[in-house]
Amino acid sequence: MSVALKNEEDIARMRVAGRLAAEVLDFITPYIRPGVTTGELDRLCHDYMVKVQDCIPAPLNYSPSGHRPYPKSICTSVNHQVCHGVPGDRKLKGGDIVNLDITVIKDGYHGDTSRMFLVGETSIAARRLCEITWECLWKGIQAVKPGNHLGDIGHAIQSHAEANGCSVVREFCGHGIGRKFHEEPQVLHYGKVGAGLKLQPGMSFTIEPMINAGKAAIRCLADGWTIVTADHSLSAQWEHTLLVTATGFEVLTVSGGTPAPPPLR
Ligand code: EYF
Ligand code: CO
Ligand code: CO
Repeated sequence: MSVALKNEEDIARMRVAGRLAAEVLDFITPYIRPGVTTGELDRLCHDYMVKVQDCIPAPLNYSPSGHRPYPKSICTSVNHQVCHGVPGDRKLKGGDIVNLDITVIKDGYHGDTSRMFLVGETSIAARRLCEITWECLWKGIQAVKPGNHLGDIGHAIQSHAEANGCSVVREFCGHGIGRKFHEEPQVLHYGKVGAGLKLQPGMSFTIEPMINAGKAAIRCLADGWTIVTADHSLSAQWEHTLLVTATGFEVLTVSGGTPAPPPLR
């Protein structure tokens, strides 16, 4: 496995791309209300990225090997949808939870981040899942420092999810990121302490745990993109793009509206 290390110029550009991706989420937040369609959210984000930020929406026409091109500019995954939900005519309603996943390309560099949104009044179970998943992301982030291993990140996430009666989706993972949307390494959201690649300053990757309230098994819908839980239980996901620094980590996908880290024990 060859993992490219970012130099100072790469890092400066990735900070810009990361901030812009997070600012798309800030921009779209007030529009996420009962009655809005996921297609409208996609159009609003697309126009903001292209016309205001002068960015390219990375998912649009993205076609990793074996897949036809992804048809939209963002992913919108509602309730039991795990990831890669394709925006369309679906109207959000009170009680829904929805993940919006944004990746921008700015000056050739990618920034990738996602947040969960609660639509209207939601159930305690839905709020708890979103909160546990946010804590899972941050448990993973706190394991990012030189000398630690990718398995330490996965172990931290898996332990917290399972201690709270939730399960970790295995088929999708975080990823190296830079000039390419997806590069080495793969960042699993489960694992063993001390296993896998040793972290070095200059590595950049996402952590994006998908956590299910029920069992971990997933299915892909007939559209070929949307991943759902096999048992129809709720699923949540949060994502940041990280840089490994000399002393720990830097979160690159930060904006004025980024939620503060949870209090972690
Ligand atoms: C079954 C794609 C979708 N892949 C990854 C293509 O890293 C991402 N989000 O954090 C990410 C976003 C998208 C993406 C949007 C489209 N794809 C590839 C393979 C399978 C698949 O869905
Ligand atoms: Co993403
Ligand atoms: Co990603």
